[in-house]
Amino acid sequence: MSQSTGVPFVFSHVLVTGGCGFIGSHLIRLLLSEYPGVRVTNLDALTYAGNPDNLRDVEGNAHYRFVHGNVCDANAVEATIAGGVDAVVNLAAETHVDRSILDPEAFLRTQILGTHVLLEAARSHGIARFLQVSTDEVYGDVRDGASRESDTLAPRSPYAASKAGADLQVLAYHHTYGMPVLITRGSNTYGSHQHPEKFIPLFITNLIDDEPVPLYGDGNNVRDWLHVDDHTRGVLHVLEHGDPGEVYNIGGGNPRTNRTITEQLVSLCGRAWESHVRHVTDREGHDRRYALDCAKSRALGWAPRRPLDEGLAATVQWYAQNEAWWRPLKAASFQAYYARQYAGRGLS
Ligand code: NAD
Ligand code: TDX
Repeated sequence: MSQSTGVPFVFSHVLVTGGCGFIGSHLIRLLLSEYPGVRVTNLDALTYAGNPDNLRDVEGNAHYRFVHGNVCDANAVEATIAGGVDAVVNLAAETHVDRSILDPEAFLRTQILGTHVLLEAARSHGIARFLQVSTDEVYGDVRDGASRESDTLAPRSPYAASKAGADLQVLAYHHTYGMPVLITRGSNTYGSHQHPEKFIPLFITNLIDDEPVPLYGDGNNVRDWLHVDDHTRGVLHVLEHGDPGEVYNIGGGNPRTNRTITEQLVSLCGRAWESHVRHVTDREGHDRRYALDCAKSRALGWAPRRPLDEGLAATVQWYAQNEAWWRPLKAASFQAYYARQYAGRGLS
């Protein structure tokens, strides 16, 4: 591990990619509220997962600029980065594991080609920090113990493999060109503004609608849940204090089986397990457990703050109070995906 200088990195203009998504929109709001004077440019392709409504409240902020563009488009990236950007935080990605199993190509394009295009632009402009937002899924299925940053990557889904490929490119640019890169590997994140295709918001919105929820397999897969506020604070903490070339795990410290989370959601939504939970055919290649050893990010001064029970209750309340946000996302095109994804699994 390289030695920290102890001097925080100070940035004045951050390019956030994928800022119209779940974590990216929270990150931009945090940057604009807690770093006065810092300019934020958001480059987002507005895929089905990108939602301009996530950032309506900051649209008029003089320090914020939105650019509609794709990270795979070298001209768009070059034009965006050329405006005095000194830090890049790359969140742009295809992010749903189930969709990567149905149709992996877009995952490879955005994660592999997109990260390459961004790295090249950052290199040619001498960007002072390039932070790649990665995931615990790159370590693969962890039956015992917890993954450390130095562990060999063993991704098992097309999504996880595409994220691991991006991580390796980022590290190669540090070793080969001396680029000042950082990687954060976050665990399963939850909170407001998460697309209803993902486990927690899918289950909450189905339960609000009095619909059954599809629990994969025996429901004993374990995920470590991290509130989105803790994830975004972790990313910015690493941006400011991390050592270039280093990887930092950011985990919530809340390992739970899917069954346990489902029990809590059913109860918070005032429904009953027997009437609303369906055990459906398992996800192909479903990783049993993820677990992160976060000693390194703790030593850097970051720790998660939000207790899971309180965060889950607040998340259920947010979806209950913001139907206008999620109902359009569960409309026609989502229903086509939902039918394809869950057909023949025993949901009805
Ligand atoms: P999301 O799916 O909600 O948002 C992704 C955003 O990226 C969208 O706004 C989309 O329009 C944009 N995008 C996709 N392809 C693009 C492209 N080619 N060019 C430009 N923009 C593009 O994702 P999220 O859950 O907010 O995840 C953000 C990042 O955090 C991802 O890199 C993901 O791998 C990582 N991550 C997520 C979690 C989690 O639990 N959600 C956990 C760990 C790490
Ligand atoms: O309908 C479902 N039923 C179910 O039992 C869905 C959608 C999920 N699940 C299970 C599968 C997982 O064990 O719930 C767990 C969580 O599923 P997802 O929300 O799809 O998350 P996961 O596959 O763990 O990946 C997430 O965390 C890491 C994000 O989607 C990734 O982008 C992130 O990198």
